[in-house]
Amino acid sequence: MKAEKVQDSGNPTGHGKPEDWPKYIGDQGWENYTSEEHGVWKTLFERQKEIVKGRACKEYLDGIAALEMDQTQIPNFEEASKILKAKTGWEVVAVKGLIPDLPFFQLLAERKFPAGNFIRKPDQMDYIEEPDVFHDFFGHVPLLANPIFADYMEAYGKGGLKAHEHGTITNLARLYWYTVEFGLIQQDDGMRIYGAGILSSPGETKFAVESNSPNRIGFDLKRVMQTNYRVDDYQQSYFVIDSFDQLFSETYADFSKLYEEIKQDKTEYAPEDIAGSDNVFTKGTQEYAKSKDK
Ligand code: HBI
Ligand code: FE
Repeated sequence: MKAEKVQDSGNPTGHGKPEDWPKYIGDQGWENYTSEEHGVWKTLFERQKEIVKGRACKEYLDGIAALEMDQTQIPNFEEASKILKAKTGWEVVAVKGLIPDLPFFQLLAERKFPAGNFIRKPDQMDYIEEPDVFHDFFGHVPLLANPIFADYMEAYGKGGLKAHEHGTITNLARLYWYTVEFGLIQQDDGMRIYGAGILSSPGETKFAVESNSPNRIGFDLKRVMQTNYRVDDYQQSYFVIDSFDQLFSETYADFSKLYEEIKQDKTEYAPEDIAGSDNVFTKGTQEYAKSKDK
């Protein structure tokens, strides 16, 4: 893929009212999946379940086990929600694809995770632009079984509704991107992955923890909110937390003060930048990105 211009969240920004979210969710239609569609899930699951071993954080692997996922069929959201609700109060609701930011935030604030109910085609096994059921369910749902991450996701949703009032949704989308989608965590046994965008991608799962191409930088809330990201290829920087407690405590604080600070301080970082104040785990060579820009 050619490296596209760096852009912010390309998702449609909702102008609806938060209570609009019911119109975006519907029935998963589990009984309508074809055997070919279940077959795509089975292939993706069997491949990725091996690759995440030793690379995903333990909380994610515990979530995979807790959900008792049937490896051969696309999960049934209603069944999974029964397990999730009992553990952390979360449920999985079906959407047809990306929804506007406002209803998305409202759903998270109510502990409802919107998961795509469609699955990629056999010729899209490695990458798909829109979040399909494999990205959403295999990537995002297991960590919702972890109490601290479950609290973080609710706090993120509430923060999003506040960001809408401050006009700082772009900054909040970056926080989502560099944590929920592409976050790393330094654990006792090494650098591990918790970001769903990485965990649902065979190539990026290896790249994110093993390649010397990307930067790996200690998580800092303001720094992340000022950092652009790319949506078309592997990330050029990953941000590293030291625990989910850290992520939750940094994020649960009232954002209003930070939003005002960001409006004053217009600093913006490119995906490949390293700032003087960064706590650098890896200064990447960026050879992967350079090889793609040729
Ligand atoms: N909609 N279905 C869906 N899934 C997402 O992950 C999603 C979305 N809409 C907006 C969005 N993500 C991002 O802009 C968040 O950063 C808000
Ligand atoms: Fe996602």
